[in-house]
Amino acid sequence: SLHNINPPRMKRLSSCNSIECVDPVTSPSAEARVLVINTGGTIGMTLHDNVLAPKANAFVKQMRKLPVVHDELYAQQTRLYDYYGSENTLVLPLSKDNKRIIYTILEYKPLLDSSNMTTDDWGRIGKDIEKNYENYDGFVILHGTDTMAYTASALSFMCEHLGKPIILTGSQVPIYEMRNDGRDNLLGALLIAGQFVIPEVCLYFYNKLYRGNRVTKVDAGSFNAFSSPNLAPLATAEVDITINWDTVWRANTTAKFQVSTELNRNVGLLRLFPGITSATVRAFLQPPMEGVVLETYGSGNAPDNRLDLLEELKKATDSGVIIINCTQCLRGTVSASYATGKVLMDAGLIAGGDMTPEAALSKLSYVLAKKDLDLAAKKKMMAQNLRGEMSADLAGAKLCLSDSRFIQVIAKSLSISCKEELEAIRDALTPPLACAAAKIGDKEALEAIKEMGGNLFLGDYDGRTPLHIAACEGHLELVEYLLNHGATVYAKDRYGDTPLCNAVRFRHKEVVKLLRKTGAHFSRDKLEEAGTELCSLAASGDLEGLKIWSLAGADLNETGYDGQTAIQVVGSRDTYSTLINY
Ligand code: ASN
Repeated sequence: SLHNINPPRMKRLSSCNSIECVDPVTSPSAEARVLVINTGGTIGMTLHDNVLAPKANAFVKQMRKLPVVHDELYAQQTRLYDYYGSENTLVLPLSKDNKRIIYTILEYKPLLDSSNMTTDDWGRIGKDIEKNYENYDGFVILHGTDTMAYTASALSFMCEHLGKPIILTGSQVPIYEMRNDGRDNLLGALLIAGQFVIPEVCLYFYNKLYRGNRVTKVDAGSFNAFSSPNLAPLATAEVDITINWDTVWRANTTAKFQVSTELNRNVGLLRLFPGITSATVRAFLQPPMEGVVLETYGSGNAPDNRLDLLEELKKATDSGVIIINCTQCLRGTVSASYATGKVLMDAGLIAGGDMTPEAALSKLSYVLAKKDLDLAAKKKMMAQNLRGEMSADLAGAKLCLSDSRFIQVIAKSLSISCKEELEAIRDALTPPLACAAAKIGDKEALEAIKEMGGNLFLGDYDGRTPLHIAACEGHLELVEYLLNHGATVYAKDRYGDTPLCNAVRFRHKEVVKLLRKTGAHFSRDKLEEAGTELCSLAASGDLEGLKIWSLAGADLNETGYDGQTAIQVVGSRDTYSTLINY
């Protein structure tokens, strides 16, 4: 029962009531409270018949014996045990930042090797956090390492509008052994949970704090058991604890925290391998299966010559099974770069980006359990980044760029309310965004930027305008659009180059013609200097180069540094006439 873990209303003695007081902290604000939920795992295991298994009712006693994780003197001076009504509450020594972290351990019965954990256990952890949410500053969950990445992923989705840290940790060697990693892992998790408002479900292991839905267990024999291949750690605990605040998820809601313990169990992971039979796939996709993570090759590929397989997948998606395409690779993302990947999209699969299979599976379980959503809404949710479990890929970024509410959405998440601030953000973001859109030939995005009042002729930090970029890329249609919507052919970047110079350099003949038609021309200096460049093109027999320069207005009779013209260098009559007739 949890009744004894919430403090009764009673005053505790300050440590300074004692004569030997050395602790400068008397203010309750310098105390943080953390709830430790001990679900089991190696950290609390002992040897029975030569194999490791969890040992009940022993963990707190062991902790009390370790001065690095418990300050018995402070506990006595402040009557900690009387106040909390049990001996399950301990206190860390004073932290470097003068904080006292008081933590209460709630031990589950039975303690589990994490291989025994099920969806129900995730629900139980979620409910306990919800019940105790307001009484603690943070939560630490002791858990076996084997399925910790699954639990961390599941909790990240189940915890909606989370505002406080929930940190899973455990160890590879029991805390009862002389050399163990449990003590450091627990200490690090407690210090972070008690001192930093990181509103995420995290996993702390071997001096690193990771986003919970980004990790996977990669090593059974090392203290460094986890990896977060597609996202840098949220924090590192070296000489100092350094939080990577740019990566930390931002609380962005006024909604209240709640835990959704409804999870759909009809989900599964299927790993593709060469020669997999369609009978295997068919059997796997049979009802009651509702959601599957298909672990594909490389950047999300599958054989495109196996119509039998593709047909099974298509049949399943047609009948309403949601199938997510995740890669078997540890690092990297599913992208639409191969024919062997496209066939899966055609079969109705949803790209899982760079999600881990653990995250994709638990997300499916969470999303499929949403009773008020129809299939289309569930599919949409699966493709969205809900808790930082996937990175936005280029396609995603393009989508956002073309959304005319883009800046408003950014402004909202930065809590910007007044018009002036909004406009300042828009003006700061417009040039790089418009250049990015020009690079990928995204006319819709440019239209959206224009629609919200952005100027398409402004340059970025290097004075490069969208027209420069489109000219480099040879996006003729975009060049035309830009010219029709305010872009100027006379814009010069910091190197003095105009869009015409860029189009010549990258040899986009049609773009050169259009720019010339619009009035673009080389500067007088450039024309004078051109003689040498033209001679050099002529010397290397680069007729294409000479043609495009001539198209841009350069005079092939201009002399180079040694008084010769390009025509003279070319020499032959035939070539001369080719150039002249161009
Ligand atoms: N079998 C253990 C567990 O997952 C492994 C560990 O915690 N290191 O519970």
